[in-house]
This record gives sequence, structure tokens and C-alpha cells, in this order.
Amino acid sequence: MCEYYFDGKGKAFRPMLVVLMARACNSHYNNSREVHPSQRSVAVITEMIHTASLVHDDVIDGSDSRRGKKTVNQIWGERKAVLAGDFILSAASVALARIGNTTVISVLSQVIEDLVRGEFLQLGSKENENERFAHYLEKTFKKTASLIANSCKAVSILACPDPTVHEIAYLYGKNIGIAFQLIDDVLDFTSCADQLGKPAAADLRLGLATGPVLFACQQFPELNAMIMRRFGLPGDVERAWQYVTQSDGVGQTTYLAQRYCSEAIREISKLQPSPERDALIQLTETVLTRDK
Ligand code: GRG
Repeated sequence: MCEYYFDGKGKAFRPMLVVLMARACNSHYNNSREVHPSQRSVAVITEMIHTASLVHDDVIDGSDSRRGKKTVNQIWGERKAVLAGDFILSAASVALARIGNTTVISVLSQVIEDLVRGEFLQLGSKENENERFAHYLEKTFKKTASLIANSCKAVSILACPDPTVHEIAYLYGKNIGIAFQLIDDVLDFTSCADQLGKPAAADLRLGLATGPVLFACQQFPELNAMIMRRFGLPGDVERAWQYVTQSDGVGQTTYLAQRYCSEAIREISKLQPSPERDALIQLTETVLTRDK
């Protein structure tokens, strides 16, 4: 069960980004692009934490497909899926302790707290329209960007003792991480199930109002009542979908993601030039143009 998702079918976006960040920081600090074994471990741990959270997320959402295959809960049942997620997380914790750096342990432990808090934020909703977008961005940071930001920070700590470099790594990860989730929310409206490897419009069906809906709501206030009842009445999902596609919600969410990517580029450009720094700049474009 625990090996099930380590089959090379995921995009491996996070470990790729973390290794690039490690090389960019090493290069900045002492002109060496070699990745330290401890930094490589962080990349592995990052993907393990991500995978554990996917396994648990699919239990919470009752999802039956991911990455074009059946979910762990669909095959083995919810109880074993919860334990499988726990097991992957425990293996990640052991690997983290083996790195033997207490700051790195605390930075990556914060991620686990954020993931859980992010999931709780998603369970709740805000009645006040003005608070809704802030709530959505906070959830987005905790559910998705914290893992990327803190993993980047962890490899920068292992690269050098300079706190300004740690801050650059963290802010690059935070901004590209938020953009990654904003585009994930756009893809839920613009991509098909075949492309995504999971059902499309899944968020609406789960009762979630993401960026495209929240922007659409400014043009179509009729969406407000539907958001409040979490698209729970018959026909809500279909009507909300229509409003979003008639609005500029997808365009505005994409524009917001572009702004976060520009901020990520502004941060990473503070490091000395290196092929890996350029690749991290290029990666922001990949985040914005991806279709799965
Ligand atoms: C067990 C650590 C732990 C957490 C429990 C369930 C939960 C709390 C958190 C859920 C966090 C979650 C699933 C966030 C979604 C992040 C996201 C955008 C996932 C999709 O990532 P991709 O597109 O997926 O990189 P692939 O399949 O390519 O790996």
C-alpha cells in the first residue's frame, strides 16, 4: 500500500524544485553545485510528506481515482488507507531525524501542522464575502505552499548559514507554491478527467469555492447563496459551473498566479546566477502553463 504511489507516475514537481533550490543555494554560497546527501534526503522527505497527505486527502474526500489509477482507499478501504498514510509519514519522520539537524526538523515539522490546519480551514467556510478570499489564500498557503516553502528553506539551511538566503528560498517556495495551487484550482475547471487523472469539477462537487468561483461571484452575486450552502442543492454544481465559465474567474485566477510567480522570480533573482537559478525562474512558467 505504501509503495503504491511511488511508481514514477506523479510529476515529482516538489523534489525537482527542492534539488534545484539546493544546487542554486550551494552555487550562490560557495560556487559548488553538488547536492549534499542531506539535501537529497529533504527532496525525498518532501515527496513522502506530499504522498502521505494525498493518501489521507483521498480518504477525507472519498475520492476513488488519482493519477489515473484507483486510490488506496478505493482498493484497500479507508481504515488501511489512513494507516498507510501514517506509515509513509512515520518513515518520512525517521528520515528527517537521520539528517540530524534540529532546525531542519523544526522547519519540516511545521509543514505537517500547516497541512492539517489547511485541511481544517477547507472544512469551514466564511459567511462574510470580504473574509472569504483571505480565508482561501490562507488555506492555499497551508495546504500547498507551506510544504514547498519550508522544503526550500530546509535545503538552504543545509547549504549555508546566511539567513538572507534562507528567506529568499522560503519566499520563492511560498510564492510558486501559492501559484501552483491557484493553477490547480483553474485546472479543475479547464482540464478534463483524462488529463488530470482524477474527475474534473471535483472541487465544486466537494462543496469547495476556489479562486475561479470567488472571482466569478463578483460578476454573478447569485453564486453567493450557492457558496454558502456548499453547492448542496440539486443543480447547484452545474449552475455554478455555468456562471464560472461565463465569467472571467479563470482568467483572474490565472492572472493572480502570474503575480505570485513574478514575486517568486523577484526573490530567486537575488541569488548569484547559476543554471539552477535560471531553471527555477523557468519553472514558474511551467507552473503557469501546465495542463495536469
Ligand atoms: C498526513 C501529512 C498529512 C496531512 C494530513 C489530508 C491533509 C492533512 C492534507 C491534504 C493536503 C493536500 C492533499 C493538498 C493538495 C496539494 C496538491 C496541489 C496536490 C496535487 O499535487 P500534484 O499536482 O500531484 O503535484 P502529483 O500527483 O503530480 O504528485
